[in-house]
Amino acid sequence: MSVHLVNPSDNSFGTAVITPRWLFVLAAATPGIAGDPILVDESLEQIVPESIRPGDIVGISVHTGNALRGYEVGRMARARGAWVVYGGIHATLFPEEALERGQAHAVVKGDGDVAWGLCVADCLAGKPRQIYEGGRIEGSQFLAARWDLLPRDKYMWASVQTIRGCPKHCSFCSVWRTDGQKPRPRQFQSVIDEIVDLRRIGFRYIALADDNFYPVSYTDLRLAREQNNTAKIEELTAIRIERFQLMEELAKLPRDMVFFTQITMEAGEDGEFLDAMRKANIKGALVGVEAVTPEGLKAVFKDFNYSGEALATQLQTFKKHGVHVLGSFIFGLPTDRPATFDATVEMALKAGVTFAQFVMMTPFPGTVDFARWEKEQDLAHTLVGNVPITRYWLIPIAVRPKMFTPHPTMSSDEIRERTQRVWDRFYNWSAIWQRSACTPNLRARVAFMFLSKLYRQMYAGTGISTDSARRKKSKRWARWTARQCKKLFHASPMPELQSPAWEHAFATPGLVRPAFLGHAGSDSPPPFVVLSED
Ligand code: B12
Ligand code: SF4
Repeated sequence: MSVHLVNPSDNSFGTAVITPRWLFVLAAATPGIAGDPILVDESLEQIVPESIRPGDIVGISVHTGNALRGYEVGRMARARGAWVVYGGIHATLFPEEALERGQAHAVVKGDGDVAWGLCVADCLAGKPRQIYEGGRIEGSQFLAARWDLLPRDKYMWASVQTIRGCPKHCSFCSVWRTDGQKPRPRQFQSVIDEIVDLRRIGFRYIALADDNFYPVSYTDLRLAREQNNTAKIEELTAIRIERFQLMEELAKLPRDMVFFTQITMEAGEDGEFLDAMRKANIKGALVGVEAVTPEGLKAVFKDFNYSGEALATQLQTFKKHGVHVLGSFIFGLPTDRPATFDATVEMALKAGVTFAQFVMMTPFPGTVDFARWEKEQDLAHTLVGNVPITRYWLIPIAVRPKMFTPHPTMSSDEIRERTQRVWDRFYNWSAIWQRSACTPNLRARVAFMFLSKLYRQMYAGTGISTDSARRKKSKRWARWTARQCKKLFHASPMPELQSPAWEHAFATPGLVRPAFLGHAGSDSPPPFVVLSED
């Protein structure tokens, strides 16, 4: 019997930019009695059906974008006699769909760190439940990933999570609903141990796979003080102190390490935080700019962001403190007009963001936007084939529309074409060459240029384009560029690197690997633990 963990994807490039973290975390959550799981990341290579045998357990992670492929893999695995289990954000939101379309035996909702072990044990006993409520576990329970199972030469960046949850409530984002608004920081010692493990095997580029690395803003603290809410002030202060502790420890790691994270623009007000980031080698952050006008920001419930001149200044502040910005912009908001596209790319260039992504408005399940759209569609009943448009992820990719929510003044094609032109303008060779001046030497400059092109191909070329010839060409190009870029990320292993000897506090009971998981290689059966029934 083998456990397989599959990250479904329709696009396999042979090389991937960032490790899908869930694979390595669930590997750590797999009970020792089941042996080491076989990890399959389809963004590298497709799964080989013959590798699955009767009685195997196949865990599949689905987000909305890869759900259709995930269900295909699940049906194939079930037909071959395996136990099929789904998890991940989409399965959490639509467990019935995974049971029906994906022919799941079981679905794990929420965090898998603890629930996956129980589910595997039940499959081994031949009696899995249909639903496991993984819930939202505390930061102290987050498992460290099994990096010993990582194929060394396939990924450019490894991913380590330091916090889950985000206190904001942006209308297009499901994170605050699924991961919760209460930030759940992981103990910094555990984060550092994992990063040390990664540097030892030759990874020096690490993406901090966090929802929001800056969970406590000055405004949050001010509001708590104005309300005289002592408990809140203490809670927020503790989280803030923990962030600084983490960054202090990151700063002690080898200087060649490079970290990247996701953060709100509010961090631009907090020079102390940005300086700590620079010292910690957090060289860049994805900042959700979303819209450049106040109306656009209001439409997405993000009025804590800046617009106009103040926006440019705020983004430049990151750079002044040594933190590069990957600006993320959304097109297709009801407030957008043809002029918005040029205004946006001009703002991105003016604000000096080092990278940018321009995504088209997509109503992701679990979001305010999705709920609103689904309600509107109750009256319209738009079908594509026989699939309601509100279940667009079930529409075969070849005929799936690129945009779903009708815009008051522009057609979907117009938005898509204008978006494509914005990508082209931001990533033309001359603009990239100018931006590459931020690098220290020629080698780094060349690396920067390749990376910029790769980013553009992977995220825009294969995604927005409706023309299949262009998509194919784009994929070939991305595959080739990815191979070249990979070499630039290689670092010599540092097997001698040691983790700091942590104080006693880190050895608290909440932090140990849950006993029922056993240790890798141990064959003691897990005890029976009851989780709430759905
Ligand atoms: C880091 C990150 C990225 C990174 C890295 C992606 C990668 N290779 O891993 C980058 C920046 C590249 C990225 C890109 C995108 N992302 Co992203 N990303 C994230 C983020 C912040 C963290 C993901 C992560 O690694 N978490 C750490 C792991 C350990 O947690 P986890 O994946 O949730 O897994 C746990 C549980 O879900 C569960 N579980 C997961 N799988 C399984 C499977 C089984 C069998 C079981 C039992 C349990 C289980 O157990 C795990 C441990 O507790 C999430 C936000 C979030 N909170 O999920 C968004 C998120 C997943 N991304 C999102 C989106 C939309 C995208 C993009 C489409 C954005 C864009 N427009 O380009 C692209 C798509 C890329 C792609 N093709 O996959 C959405 C997905 C929404 C949805 N409904 O699908 C999220 C939720 C953010 C959001 N704003 O809503 N992303
Ligand atoms: S978009 Fe970013 S800031 Fe907004 S709720 Fe999601 S994670 Fe938080």
